[in-house]
Amino acid sequence: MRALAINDISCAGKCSLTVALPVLSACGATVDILPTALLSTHTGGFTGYTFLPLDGEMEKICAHWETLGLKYDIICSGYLGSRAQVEFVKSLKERFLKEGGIFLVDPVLGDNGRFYKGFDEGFAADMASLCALADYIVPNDTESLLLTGERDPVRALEALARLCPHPVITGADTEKGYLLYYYDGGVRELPLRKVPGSFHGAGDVFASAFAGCIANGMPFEEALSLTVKFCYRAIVRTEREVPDKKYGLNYERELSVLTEVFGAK
Ligand code: PXL
Repeated sequence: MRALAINDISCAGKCSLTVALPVLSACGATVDILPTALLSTHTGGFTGYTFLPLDGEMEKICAHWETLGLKYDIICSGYLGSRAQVEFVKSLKERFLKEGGIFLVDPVLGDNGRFYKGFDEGFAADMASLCALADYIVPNDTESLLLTGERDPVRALEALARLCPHPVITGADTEKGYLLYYYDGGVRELPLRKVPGSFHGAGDVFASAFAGCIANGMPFEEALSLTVKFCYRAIVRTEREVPDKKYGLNYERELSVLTEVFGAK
């Protein structure tokens, strides 16, 4: 199974491609990468980071790949560095997704109620138009609000389901507890165990593991359950082992959750 991960390279602070590559590989995928930007660190919680957008390179890379006839079973889009990149990524579904392949969009926009640095309402509107091409989208609760204007997760999910057949809101605090919401012909929910605190890069770990499960043909709900198990274990480990949470999740020693299912039999 061949996967294309479209995301940035944040050289320190585990997220984006430094997460997508190992996690998708643990699910048995052959992973190609299309880097959207090169940063010294991600933009959440660090100051003074470098940022090199790779717009020009992205088109050249894709033009070369077309000469090789590369096609993908799954394309996973994550952090995009400009509105022009959002438009460009829209064209990649047509150019590189196999017939019957899966297009998964993680609409990376913000967290903790706010946009990440460099993003605004116009960018969110463009991201919504990319979500409209996707089979699965995996916003966090902040992103679901920024995409739909709906604060209530059930109403946000219903609005997202008008954009894309299988939206997932990866975690929301509600009166009923901390829940994951997903749409599968109707609104469904999964209870989550919450570890207090904010865990940078958790969304990227979630998106990559879920992509790997779905690309293996795992049913939607089962894919979510396995992804939640993997993320929870990585978060618990991070809570214990990593004093500075902006450096990302210590997911590496939990990859066995995935290799046990997708590794050699
Ligand atoms: O984890 C999401 C993410 C990805 N890439 C970059 C980011 C962030 C969130 O801050 O800054 C560059």
